[in-house]
Amino acid sequence: MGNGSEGEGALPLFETKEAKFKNAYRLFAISMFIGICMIWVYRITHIPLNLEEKWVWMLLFLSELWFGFYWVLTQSVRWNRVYRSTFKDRLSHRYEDKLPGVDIFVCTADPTIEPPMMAINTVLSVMAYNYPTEKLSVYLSDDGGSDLTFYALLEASEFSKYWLPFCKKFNIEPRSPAAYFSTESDLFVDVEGLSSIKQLYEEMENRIETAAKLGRIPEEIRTKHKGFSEWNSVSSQRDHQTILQVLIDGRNPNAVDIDGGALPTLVYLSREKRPSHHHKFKAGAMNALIRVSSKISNGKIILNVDCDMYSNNSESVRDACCFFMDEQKGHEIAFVQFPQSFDNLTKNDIYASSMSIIGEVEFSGIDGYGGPLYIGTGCFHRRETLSGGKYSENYKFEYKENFVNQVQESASELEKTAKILADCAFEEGTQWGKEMGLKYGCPVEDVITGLSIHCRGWKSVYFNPTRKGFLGIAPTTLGQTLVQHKRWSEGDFQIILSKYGPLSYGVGRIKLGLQMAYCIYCFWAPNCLPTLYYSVIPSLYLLKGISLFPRITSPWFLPFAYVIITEILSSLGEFLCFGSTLQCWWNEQRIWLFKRTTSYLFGFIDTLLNVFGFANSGFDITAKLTDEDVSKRYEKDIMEFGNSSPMFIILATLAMLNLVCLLWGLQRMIMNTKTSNFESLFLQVLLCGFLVVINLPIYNGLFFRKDNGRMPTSVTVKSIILAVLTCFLILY
Ligand SMILES: *[C@@H]1O[C@H](CO)[C@@H](O)[C@H](O)[C@H]1NC(C)=O
Ligand SMILES: CC(=O)N[C@H]1CO[C@H](CO)[C@@H](O)[C@@H]1O
Repeated sequence: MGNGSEGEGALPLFETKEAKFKNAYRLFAISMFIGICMIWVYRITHIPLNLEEKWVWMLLFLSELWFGFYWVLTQSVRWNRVYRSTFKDRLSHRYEDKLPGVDIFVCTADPTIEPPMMAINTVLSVMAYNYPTEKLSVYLSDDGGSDLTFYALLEASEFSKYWLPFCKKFNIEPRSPAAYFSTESDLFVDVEGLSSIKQLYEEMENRIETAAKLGRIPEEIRTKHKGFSEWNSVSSQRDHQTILQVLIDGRNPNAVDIDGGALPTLVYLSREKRPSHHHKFKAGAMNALIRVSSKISNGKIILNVDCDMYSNNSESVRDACCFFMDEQKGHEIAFVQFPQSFDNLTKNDIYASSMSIIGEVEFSGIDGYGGPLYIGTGCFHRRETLSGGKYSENYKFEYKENFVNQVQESASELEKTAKILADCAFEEGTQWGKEMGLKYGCPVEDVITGLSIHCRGWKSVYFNPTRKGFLGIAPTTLGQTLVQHKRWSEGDFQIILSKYGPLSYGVGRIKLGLQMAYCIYCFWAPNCLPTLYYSVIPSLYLLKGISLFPRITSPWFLPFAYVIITEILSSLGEFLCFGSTLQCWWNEQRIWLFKRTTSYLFGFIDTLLNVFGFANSGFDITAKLTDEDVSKRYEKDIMEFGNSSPMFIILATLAMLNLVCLLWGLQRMIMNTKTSNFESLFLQVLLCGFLVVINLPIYNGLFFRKDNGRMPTSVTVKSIILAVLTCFLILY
């Protein structure tokens, strides 16, 4: 192995470090497991005689079995954490003139949900990577088939002639113009030419926003580029031919910026859509991109980003190359996943959008078992793996020139030949969507594609530098957060039931640790049942005055206390270790609960409905841009309810139920004056009390708030009726 001229002794291009305190953690985990087993033993040895209570007890036992099992799964991502770092100086020293071509896919689906300004900022940020320009090609896939997006990209291609040299000259970061201009102004007072480039940007923004408001592209602009004529035959977003336009042809010596420097290739693609053909969502778009780009630039490495996720670090491509080009281990690596980070998080992260524990702890743990999941954005792939290649020991990175089209086929000829590859009919009778490209038929096409790559013998790498590589937009309302998690949990659960299940297909193909890690996410959805049970039944039995847990003076109380306290401390510890605050942790606990009782429930139900061939409950992706009022509340960390949703009814009912149970239950306990009562109901009071405290923002939204983000009155009424009715039913 290794590149001959460098010799065997060449230093590696990346380094892998194990997490500290690994053994201490393992000891702790074992003690926790003993505690969990003791709880199970208690349940089996203390089954009540009364038939009704026996049922309640056994279901409680099942819930605890599940929680314990799930906890064991989560140990897989904590057992063996590793952290990666790269040596970019070694890379450029050895390979500067042999760096592979990189094709960057930016996907957008709808110009109203994802405004074109956002998309082109992402495009500009990736065009400006610190990487040999002639080896970069950027593709914007527009599933909205919108001439506005095309127009915005055309504007961006002009603006890039000023922006790229500006970025490189002053070495500015981040390279998304919007993000750069919005950073502290005193950062760049010294940068000369700043005001003129800012003005250019604002003028461009103005023109694009004007066209957006107008709802059509003005005639004088339409005549400027032949591409607009394509829209003459577009009848709707769901019914049009393939539109492929090479806006900047990187091979053309005339494609230069204002300083005469080369420009990356820039391509607009809107694949064919016909009502008669299913479009297969983002996977379909990605597969069309893989094929079309293979004709145009055929970069060895493919970077895939969502249009709201701009590059925050112009070195990321080089980081990724350090992994792929490492002489010792590079040949095993199929993809390099960067974390999903966000730039509009608030101080207390009220919707737990940062998902910091997944990003900082869990994925580095999965990395230890050979593979973080492919999460659909911020991910560098090897082209041949993505298009179906199998891993082999002898695989070597080829440093050959990557442009297939050295023969000077003109851009318009190229458009004509490559365009066919994005037509609906092209995939018929091929392996695309099955053995080749991203897989179809699953809402989380990315995760299942990553899994099948792992099953083919490849590894992946998680690269999480302190300065994040990509920054996206986090959901800014509770509704958006819950719907997003519903979709994820549903998709991940479908993987378990599909033929690629990590527990079936994965067996023998990937490591046990990796199987377990996949299961953590695949089993998100079924968590809803035990969580719902645990947040309803013990409280109702508190109201009835019947104990379901050991009394505080019993030795069986100890395992419960140990498990509860250490679980709280360890999760809090993880949070504080990664620079978060107590408040963020508390908010995360709340969202943890909300997700389990709503998102996962609907995800679970919809998956089952799907299996039995029924239509699903139909929650849709909503716009990430929200009105000013909503933004203001978001920035102040005030929870947003606003409209009525079945999810909110569940949340409000659970909150009301626990409040009634706690108050009424305590009152009945005091009336009863049996001192032993409190001792035996202590854990139920604690649980119910916890549920009440964590739901405080819900009561606030139900009863106290006056703004438009409060709970709608209909939800308030329904939840009170449901909660009180349940309590009466259980008592009488
Ligand atoms: C994004 O990049 C800037 C520098 O360009 C850096 O200061 C900032 O910390 C980065 N953001 C994140 C979240 O890493
Ligand atoms: C697109 C979007 O919602 N951006 C918001 C992100 O958050 C900051 C403040 O935290 C807002 O100013 C942005 O409008």
